[in-house]
Order: sequence, then C-alpha cells, then structure tokens
Amino acid sequence: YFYMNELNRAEAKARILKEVEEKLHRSFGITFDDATPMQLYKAVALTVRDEVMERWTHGREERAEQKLKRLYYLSVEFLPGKMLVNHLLNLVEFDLYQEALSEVGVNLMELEAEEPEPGLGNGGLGRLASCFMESLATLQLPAMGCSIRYEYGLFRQQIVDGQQVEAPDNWLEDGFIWEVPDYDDEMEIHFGGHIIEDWSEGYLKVRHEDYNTVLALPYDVPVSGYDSDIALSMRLWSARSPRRINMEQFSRGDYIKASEEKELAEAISKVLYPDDNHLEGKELRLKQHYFFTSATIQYAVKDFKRRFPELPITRLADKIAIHINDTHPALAILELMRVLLDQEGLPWETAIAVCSKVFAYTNHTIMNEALETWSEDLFKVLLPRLYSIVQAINQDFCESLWKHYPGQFDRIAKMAIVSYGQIHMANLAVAMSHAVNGVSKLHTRILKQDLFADFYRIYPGRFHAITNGISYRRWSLKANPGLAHLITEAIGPGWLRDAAELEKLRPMAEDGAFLEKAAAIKKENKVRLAHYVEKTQGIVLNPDSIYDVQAKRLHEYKRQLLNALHILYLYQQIKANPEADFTPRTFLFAAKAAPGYYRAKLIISFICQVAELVHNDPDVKGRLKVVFLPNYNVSLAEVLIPAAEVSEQISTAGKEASGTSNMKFMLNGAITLGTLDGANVEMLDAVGEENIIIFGMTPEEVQQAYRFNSYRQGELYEENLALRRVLDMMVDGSLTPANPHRFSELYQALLFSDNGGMADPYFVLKDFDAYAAAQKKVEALYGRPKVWQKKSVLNIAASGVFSSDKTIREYNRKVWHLSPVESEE
Ligand code: 26M
Repeated sequence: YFYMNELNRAEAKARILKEVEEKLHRSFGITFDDATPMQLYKAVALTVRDEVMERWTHGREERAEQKLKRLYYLSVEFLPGKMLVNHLLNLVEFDLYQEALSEVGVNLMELEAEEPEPGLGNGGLGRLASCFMESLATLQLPAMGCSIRYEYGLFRQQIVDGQQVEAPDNWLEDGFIWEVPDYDDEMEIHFGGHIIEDWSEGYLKVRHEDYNTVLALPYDVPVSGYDSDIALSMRLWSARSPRRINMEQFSRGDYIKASEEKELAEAISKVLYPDDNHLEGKELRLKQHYFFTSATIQYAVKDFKRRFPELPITRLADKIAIHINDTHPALAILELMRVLLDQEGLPWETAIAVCSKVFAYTNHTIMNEALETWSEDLFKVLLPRLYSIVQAINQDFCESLWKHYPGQFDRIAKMAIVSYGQIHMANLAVAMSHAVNGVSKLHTRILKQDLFADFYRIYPGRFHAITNGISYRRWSLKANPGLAHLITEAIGPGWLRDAAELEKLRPMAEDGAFLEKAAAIKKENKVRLAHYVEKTQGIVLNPDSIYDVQAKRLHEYKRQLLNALHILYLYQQIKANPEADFTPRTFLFAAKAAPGYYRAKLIISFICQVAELVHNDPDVKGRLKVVFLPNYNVSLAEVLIPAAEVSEQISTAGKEASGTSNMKFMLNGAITLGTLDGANVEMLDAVGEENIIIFGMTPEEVQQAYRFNSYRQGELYEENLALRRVLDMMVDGSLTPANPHRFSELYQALLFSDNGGMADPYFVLKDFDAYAAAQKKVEALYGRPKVWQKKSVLNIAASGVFSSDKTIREYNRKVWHLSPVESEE
C-alpha cells in the first residue's frame, strides 16, 4: 500500500467501503445509514479481522510445514490494549482505512471508542507479555501466549469524593469480535480427590480418583506483527462446568445443587485478582493458576504428538519451549512432570531432564510480599498428585544441595522448594528451569547477589540479564502519530522495522526547524490531553504549563507520596511569596490501588486533597494544577504519555525491577526525572547524564541503611525545616479541615516505626531534598526551551535500545532458540 498510485488507492478505498457495507448487511441486517456506532465499529473490525485471519492461517500452515519449534509464553496476565487500529497499523493499511471512512463521514479514531479494552492484567507484567507477543509476531517467531479468559478484567476505577471506588469491568458485555473459540481443544482439568499408588504390575502406577472436573475451553485472539506475514495466537482459557443441567435432574429436585456446582466451576475464570506486587494465598487463585497451566500443558503435549508422531516424547524440548512469566504459571512444571510420568510412563530422572530443558523463568519482582508461596495444606487437598510430585522434586533437590552445601541446614532450608509448611514457587522455578532471567541489569544483579545468591553460586550459567522492552510502534505510531510522521519524514520508515535506526535522529537535535516541529507536536498532544481532561473531568488545563506525569500502579515503593509532598512544598513557596515568578506546572497522576491496599487508597485521597487545596486557593492563580486521572489503562496511557514533558520514575532505588512506562515516556520525548532504579540506570547509559535528571539514594545506600539500621528519620524532621513544614501540613487540618486526622496514618508511617517495621521504609524523607533540587533543575531547564527540546529529541533518538524486538531477539538467542517462519513468496 505504500507505493500505490492514486487510481489503485481510489479502488482500494472503494473496496474497503464495499466490504464494510457487506458486513453491515450480513452480520447485522442493517444499512450504513442506520448502523449504530457499535455496529459500524464491528463491521469495520470484521473486515480487518478477515485479513488478520489470512495471516493467522498462513502462519499455522507454514509452522506445521516447516516443523518449527514453538514457544508457549505462559502468563497469568496480558494487557493487549485495543486491537483494531493496531492491526491496521501492522497491516500498513491505517491511512487507507482512515481516508476511506472519512469520505463517508466516519472518523476511525471515534469508532475506536466503541472497542472494549481487555484489561486482563494489573500493570507492568501483563503489558510486557503483550509487548512480547507483538514482537514475536513481528519477528515471525512461532509462539503462543497462554492465559485466562477472565470474564471481568481489572476493576474500573472511579474517583468519588476524592476516593477510589471500584466498579466491575464487564468487557465482554457487547461481545468481543477478536476471539474465536476452539471446541476441538477443550481440555479436562482435575481438582481434589486422592491418589492411589499401584505397584501391582511391578512398577509404580499412580491413579487419581474422586476428583472434580472442570472443562477448559480455549478462545484464541490473533496477534499481528508489524508488516508480518503471520499472526500468532493469544490463547485464553475459559472455565466451563462439565455438568449439563438436564430435565431429569430438574425433576428429581437436584437442579439447585447442579447449578451450584456449575457456578463453582465457572467461578475459576470469572475475575482477575487486582493485586499487583502482592500475594494473597487464596484457594481460587491457586485454582486459576492450575486451571490455565494444566490446560496449556495438555494442549502442548497433544499438539507435539499430532505434529511429530515420529518423535518420542523425550525429544519434547527440541520442539517446544515454555516460558513462565514470573512464578504464577510455575505449576506448569509440575503438571508436565505429571503428564510425563503418569501418562507417558517416563522414568523419574528422564522426566526431570525433559522438564528442565523445556522451562525458562523470568522474575519480575524482589518485593518480599509478592514472592509466591502456597500452604502445603491447601496445595495437597486441591492438587494431590502435584503435591506428591513436588515433594519428590524437593527431596531430590535438597539431596543435591547437600553435596554443594554439606551440613548447611539453614541455607538448604532457605533454598528448599518445600519448607516450614509452604511451597516456594520461586525456588521451584529456579531449580527446574534451564534459564532464569532478570528484567534489567540492576535487577539481575540483585537476583544474583541477594534473592537467588545461593542458587547463583551453584548454577551461574543459568542466570541472564535481558532488559525489558516495549512495543515501540504502539507507543509511537499509534499513540503519537504526529511524532511518528515527523520521524519518518526525517530518517525514512526504516525505524519501524529496526528501532536502532532512531539513532539517526541524533543530528536533528542540532536542527532548529526540526526542534520546532517536535515542540509543536508535543504541544498538540498536550492540547489533546487537555481536551480529554476537560471532557472527562471538567478541569481546564493550561497547555503552556509543564506537564509532569506519574502514571503507574499505586504502591508505596513507587513513591507517589514523594511527588505529592513536593507539590505541597511548591504550594508553600507560592503562599510565602504569591507575587514571585513561578513557572506554571501541571502534575498529573494516574494509578489504580489494589482494593485491599488501604494505605495506597489513602495516598490517592491525599493526592486528591492536595489537588483541591491548590485549586481553591486564589493565590495560586492557576499556576499549579494537580489532576488525578481515574482508571489508568492502556487506552489512557496512549493519550497521557505523548503529552508528558516530565516522566516521574522515582521509586526507592533497588525496588522497581525494571519499569517499562519509563521507556514509553522516553520514546515520546519526555525528560526522565528518576532514581537509579531498574531500567532508569540503562536509560542514563543510553542518553547520557546531561539528558536525564537522576537524583536520590543509590541502591547500595538503600541496602546499607537497611542492613545497619542506620536511617534516622526523626533527625530529618528535626533538622529540615522545609520538610517539617510540609509534613506538618499532613496533620494540621490544611487539607481536610473537617477531619484533620484523615491522613495521620500516612504521617505516622513516615516518622514512627510500628510493631517491628521501620519508619519510612521507602526513604521518602531521606530523598526529599534531592528530589526538590532535581525538580528545581527541571524548572530551570524548561526556562530554556531550545535546550529542553534538544534533550527531548536526544531521548527519542536513544530510546531504540528499549524496543521489545531487541529484547525478544536476545531471549531467542540465549534461551528459546526458535527459528522464524519463512515465507516463500
Ligand atoms: C501473584 C500472585 C498472587 C497475587 C498477585 C500476584 C502478582 C500479580 C502481578 C504479582 C505481581 C504482579 O505483577 C508484578 C509486576 O507487574 N511487576 C513489574 O513487572 C514489570 C515487567 O517486568 C517491571 O517492569 C516492573 O518493574 C515490575 O514491578
């Protein structure tokens, strides 16, 4: 479509409109003029789906024909975002569709509003999984993403009276046109019951009896890649009861019981757990994990046998790789063991060897409260066969540890898979995988030196540092078309295939005309966001103010509170000297808090009250604005990130494993204001210290302060007057005069240790001065627009290293060893 002449273009557009019209007739029995926006969206999407389907079929056939090894990417979460426009961009047909539709008065971007967004994830981990799928499709690597078809995704967040209120996300309500159920691949999942060890044939046969069955029905959603000949599948398993409620039961009076059982079975895929970086050992959650991992393993083995009837099952690792996205799918390891032992009859050692060749694992967090463990009691009742397998693996493993660490009981207990009544999923994943990955250089170093240090000493070759990346086409071409066109105009379209070509923009940082165009695009994006905010919140923004954005899950370690306290500090400066010069600033927050995370919700309220305070004070004269944007999701990120000038990446050093929004902001020309944490460190390397603003404690300093218990919060309060004034505002009734104690919990948590926990464990107070000084630099720099714009362009130019294409190539070279699907055309 790139090189199409005018005549062909006209024909192509006419054909698109004809196809849309046909879909309206055939699928909805309606004409163009009578169609609702939803019907119109669906009709357009169906025509696009036809094309994606062709690539889907083609990819399947070629993969089978070429007998290629396939990756199963298991993740309890995916956050793919809206699909229609993304497919069109990947098919390189967006402009054509947009023009065709506009000729009949339809705005494609307005149609997109009708598309539901699948919110099947909490945050970074789920979005990363979707970025990886897009890159796998682009590189034509055979892969399938596997997860759960949650009927309700992550809750919709409303802010009512300055507080988070959760509403259900019924995303399937109006139907989801991109999914296709595959009834041939329905699997049976067995829960509960007991196992019988049968030695009657002279060898051990294990039978599982009296179990409850739940059916897993897969729904496949196509994933396209940029200018790719194939589409991959995201396979989402949905739970169904095997019980068909029949009239006989009805008349016998068993109807109620049968329908209860049905509800119970189908509850498994009902709702996504809204906890990010936090574990609650709930039975239903364990059921979810087993449900989708068992279904996937059974399918993977079935598919292997169907495609390679000539190969023995011991060759499995030649034809499949399984990647587990954090430990949540680690039950897949035990499930494959079960299948290899009980169904394929492999001897124990052979099964272990096959398994460890198949599996690889990525760790995404070192936050202690997120490390997954399950109580043995719960585990053995729900998954009796997997329990006996994990016991045996643990025994073997601990015996082998004894050889490395003889007599070191404490160390072995720490590394054990089963200990003190708990099953430690991270230890299982490390012990049974051939590759263990961190998500940034710093994070991997922490894994090696800290969390998995005892493992690293025994298996140094197993550990890899493969830094996260982003689907940079979605975050530029789709989210920021203005900038994408400017880049293509300057350096040609090659960067869309090879992000390293963004480096070619470097000289443009010296080109005044280019800088002005880039600045104009930023301004347009700021105006676009201002419209959105006015329409949805009724708040008027000043597009000439600095747009400073912190958008991510609400977590104490991410330190939204530091940002909010600094805003109070700025406010006090205005109050002290209302007539002094003050660079107008807009602070934007977007963050969902886990519904059960009381303190995170209190921080949201706090931010909302700070917003109220500054908006209602006439002395501020609109120079300071604070906006909390509700319901942060992929779609909101696509409006918010391109408008940002300052990217807040201010987590306590050592806590944010990588971060990925930091990369998206950088790609969109924001200047990062960040700590030496996660991938920020690599952003600093890529862009150079004069083009990023780094502040605060180093990860080593944080470590030291914990180790030597040397943090003196109280002294900071005593000695730092400015800080003390800000903190006192938390409790002196300035924010909520009717209820001055509203935020005293937050205040207390910063200053006083409570039952064993240290005060301010995330060093908000300690980093306050450094943060304020860094914000001062931001302001000074913004006062020199040319310098600012230059730095902005240098950030875009350096952001290519964070393409997930690069990340996937590295995973493939070091871990998966897949060959691309070759197209013969
Ligand atoms: C697991 C079991 C039970 C309850 C909750 C969970 C759980 C769910 C999501 C735990 C962690 C979850 O997400 C963690 C996460 O998103 N981590 C982020 O991963 C990104 C991608 O690697 C990194 O960039 C972020 O730094 C990291 O916080």
